[in-house]
Amino acid sequence: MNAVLVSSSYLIALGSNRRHHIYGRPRDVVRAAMEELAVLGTVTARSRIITTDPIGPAQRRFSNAALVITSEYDPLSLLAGLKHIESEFGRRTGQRWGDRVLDLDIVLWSGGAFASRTLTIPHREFRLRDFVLKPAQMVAPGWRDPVTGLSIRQLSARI
Ligand code: A4P
Ligand code: MG
Repeated sequence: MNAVLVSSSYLIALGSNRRHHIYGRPRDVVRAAMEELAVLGTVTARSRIITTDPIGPAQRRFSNAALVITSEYDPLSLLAGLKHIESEFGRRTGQRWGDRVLDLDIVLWSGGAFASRTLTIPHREFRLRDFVLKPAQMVAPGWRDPVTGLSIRQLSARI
């Protein structure tokens, strides 16, 4: 009997504010990471890459973007895949919210909410963050946050 493969959609946020020794500037790091994410599924929409002022203790400006990917991975497997890509890009675990070569976050999942020790979907802080909502609005304006019931467009208009 064939296994039934169920695929999910994920909204992924990307960020970088450090150069990479091969890819170069943060903008080029984000562009390369958007290509690399295709190993985890089918990328169906990609935002532009925007430049944003740092929120929190980070020093340098960020490049941020968002994309939608359809994948057969469940949320924890997808998170493992994202962490693998972050480490391939030379991300070191260090200060939370600090400067980083690449940050990949799961913002939303077509399955709704998900909570475990290592993963919370929707991403806890995304509703307050212009650097997430702005690119997200370019790829998924009508996608609704399962917690508040508001669309990305509505959340974006509130901040
Ligand atoms: N984790 C839990 N939920 C999730 C999720 N939905 N997606 C856990 C991804 N990871 C999730 O994350 C720490 C742990 O959170 C992970 O190991 C995972 O198990 P991390 O990526 O290692 O650490 P972090 O990124 O420093 O923390 P966090 O909370 O993800 O920070 P953010 O929200 O990514 O903020 N300013 C601008 N302008 N642009 C930015 O991109 N980014 C940050 C970091 C701060 N300021 C910024 C930007
Ligand atoms: Mg993160």
